[in-house]
Amino acid sequence: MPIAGPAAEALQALTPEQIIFIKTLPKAELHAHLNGSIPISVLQELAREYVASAPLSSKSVSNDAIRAVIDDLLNGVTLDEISDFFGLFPAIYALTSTPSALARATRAVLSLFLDGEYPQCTYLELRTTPRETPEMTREQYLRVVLGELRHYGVQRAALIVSLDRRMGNEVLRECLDVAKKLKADGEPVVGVDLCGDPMAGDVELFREYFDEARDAGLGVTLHIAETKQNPTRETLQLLSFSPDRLGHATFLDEEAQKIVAERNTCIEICLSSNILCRTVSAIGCHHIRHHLKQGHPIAICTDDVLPFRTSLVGEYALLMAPKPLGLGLSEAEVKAVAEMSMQSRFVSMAGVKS
Ligand code: 6MZ
Repeated sequence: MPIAGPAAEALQALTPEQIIFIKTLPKAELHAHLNGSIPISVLQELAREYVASAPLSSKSVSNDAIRAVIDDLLNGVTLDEISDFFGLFPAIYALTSTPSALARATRAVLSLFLDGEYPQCTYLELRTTPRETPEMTREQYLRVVLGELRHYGVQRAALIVSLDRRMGNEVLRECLDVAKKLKADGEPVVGVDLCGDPMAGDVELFREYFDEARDAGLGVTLHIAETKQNPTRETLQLLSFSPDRLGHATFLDEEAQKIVAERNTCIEICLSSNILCRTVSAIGCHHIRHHLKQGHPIAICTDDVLPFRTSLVGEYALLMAPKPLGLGLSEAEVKAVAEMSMQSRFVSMAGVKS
């Protein structure tokens, strides 16, 4: 399906030469959620099979609810606020809850980013939340994803294990143990992430697990200050976990900004996601401008190409398109940004071995 929204408009404003420039630029996608990145055609196939399968009573999500979410995704979801976004996932999760469906979805996501004449990226760190379903344990879930990822080799694709803000101690312990075990077995597990509804949970609960992950040689990335409602106290707590990278970091106050600048922590920037979730009103006032001015490390990322109908090439087009559609950066500036993403890969960071 063609992309739509701000990234599509930016792409239309570029010359064919500029588009080729972006397509051939070596770049790393470091912030893509598996279940938010499934191509709509594949999700539609999975939905058709789901609707035609088992009687309704055994289904976690009704056929009508599945149809409604597929329609929304096809037409383009309109979000009044970021919390609306998380309502999409029960239906998507119902469609990826068996090993074979999850394998198909993962294969399609990897192919979307890494195959073709001009792959979207040179290297992908795909992230996903280990999920227990009637058909899979969390370890089996991750093994299914890794089974697909392995085909590309660690120089092209690696896995980040996401911890959802709604998880409790028991599930966190299980996720951490499995992530460490898989890494010790030589699987390309390179990091852990904190994600999920930005207003859920108490982040202090997560400290010991992120400490333990770091000790095990895993990179740490945290969704942080994604909404205006995230309190400063929480942002400072998360920064005290000493993360290697940060997701979004949209609402850092002066104190937090100072810490991030001093540590030179890479920020994963998801332009379309922020605009469509309405945490940033337009590209022209996105916090990326501050980081570009300071030469602060950033990585341009897609977040969830399924609901946001974007692509990594589209996100780079937002950098290059003339204002007000984009930021009007030169080729040299865009190249420098792409290089930063490559330098911020967990596989290449000191202390994190694949
Ligand atoms: C926070 C997000 C997110 O892990 O099941 N997720 N968490 N902020 C965002 N910004 C828009 N986008 C996605 O992929 C889906 C999960 O990723 C997280 C949510 O927890 C969502 O359930 P996986 O593969």
